[in-house]
Amino acid sequence: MKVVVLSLLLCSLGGSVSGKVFQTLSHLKPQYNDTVQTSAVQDLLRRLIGDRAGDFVVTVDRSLAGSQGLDTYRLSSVAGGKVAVVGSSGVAAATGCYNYLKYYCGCHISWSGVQLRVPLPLPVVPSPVTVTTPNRFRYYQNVCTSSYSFVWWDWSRWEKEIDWMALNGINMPLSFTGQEVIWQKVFLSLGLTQPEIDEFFTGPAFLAWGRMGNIHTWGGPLSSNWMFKQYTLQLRIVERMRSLGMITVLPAFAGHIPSSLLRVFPKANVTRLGGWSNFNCTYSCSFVLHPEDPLFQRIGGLFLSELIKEFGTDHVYNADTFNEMTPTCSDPSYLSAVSNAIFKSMVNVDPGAIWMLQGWLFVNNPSFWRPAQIKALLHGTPIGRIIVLDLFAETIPVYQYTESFYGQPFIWCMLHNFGGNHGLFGKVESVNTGPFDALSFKNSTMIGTGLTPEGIEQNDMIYELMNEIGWRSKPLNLTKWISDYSDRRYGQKHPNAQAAWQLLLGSVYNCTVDWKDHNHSPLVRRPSLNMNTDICYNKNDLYAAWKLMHRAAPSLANSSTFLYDLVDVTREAVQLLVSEYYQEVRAAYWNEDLETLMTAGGLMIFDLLPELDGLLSSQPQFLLGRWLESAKKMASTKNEAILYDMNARNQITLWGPTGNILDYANKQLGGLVLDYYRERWSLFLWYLVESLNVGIPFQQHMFEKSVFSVEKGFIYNGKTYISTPTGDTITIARNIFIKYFPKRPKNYQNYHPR
Ligand SMILES: *[C@@H]1O[C@H](CO)[C@@H](O)[C@H](O)[C@H]1NC(C)=O
Ligand SMILES: *[C@@H]1O[C@H](CO)[C@@H](O)[C@H](O)[C@H]1NC(C)=O
Ligand SMILES: *[C@@H]1O[C@H](CO)[C@@H](O)[C@H](O)[C@H]1NC(C)=O
Ligand SMILES: *[C@@H]1O[C@H](CO)[C@@H](O)[C@H](O)[C@H]1NC(C)=O
Ligand SMILES: *[C@@H]1O[C@H](CO)[C@@H](O)[C@H](O)[C@H]1NC(C)=O
Ligand SMILES: *[C@@H]1O[C@H](CO)[C@@H](O)[C@H](O)[C@H]1NC(C)=O
Ligand SMILES: CC(=O)N[C@H]1CO[C@H](CO)[C@@H](O)[C@@H]1O
Repeated sequence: MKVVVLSLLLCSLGGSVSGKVFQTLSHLKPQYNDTVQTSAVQDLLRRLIGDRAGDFVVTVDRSLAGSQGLDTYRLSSVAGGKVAVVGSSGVAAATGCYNYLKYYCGCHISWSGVQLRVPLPLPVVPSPVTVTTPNRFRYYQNVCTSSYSFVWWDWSRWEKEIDWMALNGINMPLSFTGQEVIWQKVFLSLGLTQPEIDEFFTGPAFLAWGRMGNIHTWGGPLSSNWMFKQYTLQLRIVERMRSLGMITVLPAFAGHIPSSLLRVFPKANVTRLGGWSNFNCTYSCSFVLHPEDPLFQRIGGLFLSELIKEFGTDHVYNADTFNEMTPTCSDPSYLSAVSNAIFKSMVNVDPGAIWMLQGWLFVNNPSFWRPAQIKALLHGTPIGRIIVLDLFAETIPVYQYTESFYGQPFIWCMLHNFGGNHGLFGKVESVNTGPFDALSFKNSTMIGTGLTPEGIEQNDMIYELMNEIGWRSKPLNLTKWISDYSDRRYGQKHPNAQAAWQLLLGSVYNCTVDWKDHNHSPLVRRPSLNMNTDICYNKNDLYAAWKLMHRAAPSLANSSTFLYDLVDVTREAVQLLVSEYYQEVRAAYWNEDLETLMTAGGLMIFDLLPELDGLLSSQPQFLLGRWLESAKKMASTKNEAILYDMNARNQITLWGPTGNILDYANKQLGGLVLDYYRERWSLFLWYLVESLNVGIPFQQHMFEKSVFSVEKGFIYNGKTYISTPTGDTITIARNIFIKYFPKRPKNYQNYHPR
């Protein structure tokens, strides 16, 4: 049998074939045998393509991974018109299946939809193909994803996500679900009362920050119903992940404790942190137990033993003691001791423990974390026993100024998304070349690639690209790749769609400016007279892509992923239009031109924003009601339902009781645009008009006082929002296009003030 080894292409790189191999990590491997993994992949294929799964002969054979343990898959055509997929793990086999489905069958799988018309018979693989990853690990998740995206998920949504992970080659996912059950057990065993524990936990939508010690109490308490549901979910999650050959990453004790623990242990050596992100001490100012206090080992040990007893382990534990928190002392010997104590609390329970550390602290607070401090923290733990996530490597690659994390292994991660915002965005060039630069960096200790978005279910393309890069040995030809992407996503070669994607690739997805990742569009921000309208691309490219999508609409109307993209691109165009109208309103205000102010402002609030709301409401992924409905479904009592509704609404708007991190997790959803963003804009315009009428300058602080009641009013409005789409996307999108392209209507016949 002739085998074409694609990974031989690596020779063109001239360097070593893979990242450094750490013997200390050799025990991180699938814990289930090949038979179990094989049937897990077969089950996955059946969920995906039903009976056609029978046309695939799937086998897991770990010996395929070779001496360096690099995941590998092999595709070939076999008797009976079938295709054989052999993988070194369940994940490798699933990746092989998806690769075949993509590049031989023209299929596509994404958060926003699938295109799975599998040709009959299956296309032939002319000669066997073998693909090996250049790195041992493909990591997935940010500690915030559990709150911004997964918080209300049931098992069927989790199952889909784990399938997506396997198909995309992810073999090291964070597995944080259900940990509060364990914390509760530990705190009770240490002598805390149930009311003290209830007072400590945040609500479901804020657990990520409770776990990191940023906040406590807000949005809580957690009911026993919540605890039980999350616990049973986690049992299924880790079981499924492991059956596919994934290595789960579990939480460990990082030092954050409830204040009530000081009642039981008044002599505990703790530091009280300051308020986090505009929270005062009612909900913030956590206590951190000094890692050198013996109590640290006791709590860390109790937690990890309980956790392993319930959920098993794959030996990797995440702990971030100083995430967005400054240590009390910058002395390197102190930092080394802290690091060593944290590590010790893990090895005491699991001798094979590997500590996973998010490298965010180095990016977030570079003035504290200088080379000596970083090195001290990293060297407090033996080399090869920490895995550092270079969390935001597409923008600020930390490995470059830390001599590759001073010899500790690291994973190159694309963060991409903050707060689960909508907004077309990406850094394709950095994603396409960054991991290879990191691999060939002097004395590179890179061992993997990863995805660390705070929120998911947006910008499918950039995630598919990053996932593919994890299995490539050199950068892709992006021009070619994006055309193929368009073909697969819509299930046909469509010149206008391809051209639209080329434009998107070169504009919204080719941002190079740092720190522009967050959606700052005036549309989703509390209005003022000095809002930033900067964007990182040429808006005419986006408008041109909009036009091409509009032209493609009649012939792609039967593709659900196209409808999603039509909404998304139109949404982005409307977001730009809002900036244009805002600038007009502002200029008119300065010129005391009441008529222009009212015309531009009126169009925005009486036509453009309602149109956007209608457009979003026509697709399931853009419904506020769906988010709220999924929250309600987790509740078992009326009071719980009310609390979850508040959690769900507060997170995406005020984020805290008083707008502490206002609009950080903004979303563009049908229902939210009309009842939150539009109401706010409406009040702002009213203030401006009043100011011109009365001749008293606009005062931002007066506006903010009254807009806060609008914002709070939305959270407690008690309205039920539709959770199934309504209206015809194509028609609504066409109306918006005709009225607003290229920039604004020639006349105002569609303008009906209410
Ligand atoms: C694989 O593991 C399963 C479940 O743990 C067990 O039932 C089966 O006998 C094992 N198969 C082989 C070939 O070891
Ligand atoms: C608390 O821990 C710090 C840092 O390890 C140490 O300097 C201090 O002496 C400790 N205090 C007590 C009371 O043990
Ligand atoms: C990339 O692909 C495009 C489209 O197939 C092709 O025209 C172009 O020459 C390729 N570029 C390189 C550098 O190979
Ligand atoms: C992205 O922009 C850079 C210049 O800023 C350019 O060199 C590169 O070709 C662009 N990439 C794509 C995919 O358009
Ligand atoms: C959509 O319509 C095109 C022809 O316009 C056809 O080729 C394609 O199979 C259809 N797709 C689906 C999913 O029905
Ligand atoms: C903190 O803020 C809350 C509002 O979120 C307020 O009710 C409380 O009085 C404040 N507490 C302190 C200690 O300032
Ligand atoms: C610590 C270490 O491995 N250092 C090596 C880094 O790479 C240079 C060559 O580029 C070697 O000479 C060093 O030994």
